[in-house]
Amino acid sequence: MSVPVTGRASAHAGKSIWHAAWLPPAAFRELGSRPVLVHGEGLLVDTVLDEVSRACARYGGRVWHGPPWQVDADLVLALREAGRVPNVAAESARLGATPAVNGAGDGALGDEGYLLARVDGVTVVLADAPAGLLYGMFHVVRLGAAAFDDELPARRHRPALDRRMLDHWDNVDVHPVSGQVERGYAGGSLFWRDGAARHDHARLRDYGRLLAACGVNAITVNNVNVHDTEARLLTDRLGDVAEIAQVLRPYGVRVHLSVSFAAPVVLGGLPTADPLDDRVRAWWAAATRRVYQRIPDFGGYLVKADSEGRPGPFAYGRDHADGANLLAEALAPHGGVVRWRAFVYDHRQDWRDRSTDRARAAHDHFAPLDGRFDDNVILQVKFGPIDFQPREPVSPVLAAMPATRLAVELQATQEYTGQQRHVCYLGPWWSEVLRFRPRGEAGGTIADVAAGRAGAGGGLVAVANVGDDPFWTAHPLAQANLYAFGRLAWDPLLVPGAILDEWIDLTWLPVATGDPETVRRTMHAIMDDSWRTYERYTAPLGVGFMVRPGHHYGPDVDGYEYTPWGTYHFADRDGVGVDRTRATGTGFTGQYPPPWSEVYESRERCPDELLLFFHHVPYRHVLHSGRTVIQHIYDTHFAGVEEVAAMRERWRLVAGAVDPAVHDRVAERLDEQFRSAVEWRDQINTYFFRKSGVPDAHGRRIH
Ligand code: GCW
Repeated sequence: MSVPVTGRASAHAGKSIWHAAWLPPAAFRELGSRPVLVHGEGLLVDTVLDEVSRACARYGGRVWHGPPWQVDADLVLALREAGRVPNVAAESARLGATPAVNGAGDGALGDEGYLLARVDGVTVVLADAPAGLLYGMFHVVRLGAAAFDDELPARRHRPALDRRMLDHWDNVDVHPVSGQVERGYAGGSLFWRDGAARHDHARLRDYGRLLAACGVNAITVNNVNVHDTEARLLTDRLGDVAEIAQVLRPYGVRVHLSVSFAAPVVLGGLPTADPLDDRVRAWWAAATRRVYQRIPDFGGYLVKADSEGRPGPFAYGRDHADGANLLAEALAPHGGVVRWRAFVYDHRQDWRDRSTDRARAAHDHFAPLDGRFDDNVILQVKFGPIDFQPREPVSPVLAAMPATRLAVELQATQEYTGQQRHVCYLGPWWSEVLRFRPRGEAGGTIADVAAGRAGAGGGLVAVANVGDDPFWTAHPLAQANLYAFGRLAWDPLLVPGAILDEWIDLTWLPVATGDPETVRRTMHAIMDDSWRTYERYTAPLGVGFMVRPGHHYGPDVDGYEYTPWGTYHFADRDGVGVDRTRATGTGFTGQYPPPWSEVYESRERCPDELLLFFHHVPYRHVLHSGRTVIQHIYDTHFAGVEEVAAMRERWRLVAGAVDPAVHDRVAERLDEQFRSAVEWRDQINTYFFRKSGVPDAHGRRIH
């Protein structure tokens, strides 16, 4: 028999019912069955206390937050500034653990860091600030029994990136084209419904817990495409934003707002939004002041300007630095940042014009502006030069702007990676991006760029993948992407398989019945390589797109080939791929520093998986793998489908061990993934067979 995953239902009719994701009560069993001492004060300490108290009420433990202190605590969670713990054992554990931290560099734990140790039979979490205590408590939850077994040498834990953020592309109104959530695949929005705030505090609070437990500390509550109603979140609808901020604050999550560059015109009635106009500057200053009166810890603004039809500084003959600095000036007195997106390109390109290359656009626009942005501007750059594809090179902008604070933007919502109908664990892909060294082995990584000098970088951002679906992400296995995002933002060096293990331990094993190890093995077998599987049955060798225009689901090889969007593959009877070389193509390879400018320029040295991104090659071109391009296309597409068939079989094996509702949902999605993968395989293989006339070396069926 399987046990249902414990979720919570709101008492109010019409509000959501949801599953517990990675925090089912049973994940707190170890912590909740012990005597626990919490020492310190503050809003987030209250959150810790609340979490521990609820766990203890359920599992028989007990919590002390005041006298009597002389208890045999098994776990001590203490703020260092709260001073001595008036308990002999706890105090000796605290003192025993502290020197290890003091010896480590400056010894400081920072705003979010903590020290964790188990000394003389007492597990100790020390922090310098309440958020650190909260993160430390979730670390104890992650460790489970291991937090209380053997001695744990004292270790300091601090996030590598200070800014770990999710951007929600949620609309307040249901947009006629993009719906309630643009590129949302998990139902409605957690914040908004049909033009109004949802006020679903219980669920929002649970969302805050999930975020804190994986390390996310900031969100944007509305879509970067800011439509009329959403623009007013900045002014007369600000109360709704303040309410969200209030619910999420106890979990250390700071709220940001996407704003329209045209706000002074559309909301303020001014004749212009020119960034150099004094009336415009005064308008932003006043609007921003009002925001901080309502939300003192407000994070800042996110702006998509002069991109895909959004208003921006170009209309006034100004550039992106003028635009960003306008908002930065308004935010600076309050400690806020403006996050300015670098996703700027010509979406009205003539497909006949071979000189325009969308991949070049962000670098062309922004690299010359390096050094011109104010200190509180963060330039938010999509990780690749095109658009969240399952395979792209890393954006050259990330290597070109040393004097600018840069944030790296990922997409957890699976717009181009199966739309949460396909299993596609993105941890390995993100990890590869974060570990990439744009200046070669001697230089730093993309994670270093996001961290910035002295922690001043823009951090890591992902477009959120959650909604009001009972499983949060519609595909229950897509939760792992959200979890992995948070963990990688905390520590980009974490290994994706190990992150998956944590997620499995927290989410599945506490409620699995029968043989938990089979559940673990099955999850790994299905998810570990699922991103590469997805890559195998979709667009080949980094060429990208080939998705259905508009909704972007399923194959349509030529769907974007003769459109203005700049995403072409240029397949003809002789070959396929985009020539982006300096020698004969668009020159995009020249935007990279060495060694990549040379590696990508060369057909011979270019990595196989990016070959068609950088080169137009004949079908019989031989890859490093030893196979021809055309045979690679056939082989990977047949293999990808077989892998999905195997995933489906594996999932059947855990039928009795996991919640039946979750099992059904995943099974139904795997059926669709299989159907879709077959469609991809057949369309891609048939297309290239017809173009090239080259038969499959193994004589398999191509239509
Ligand atoms: O990938 C594209 C999406 C758009 C999105 C845009 C962006 C919010 O198809 O829906 O708009 O990127 O990142 O701004």
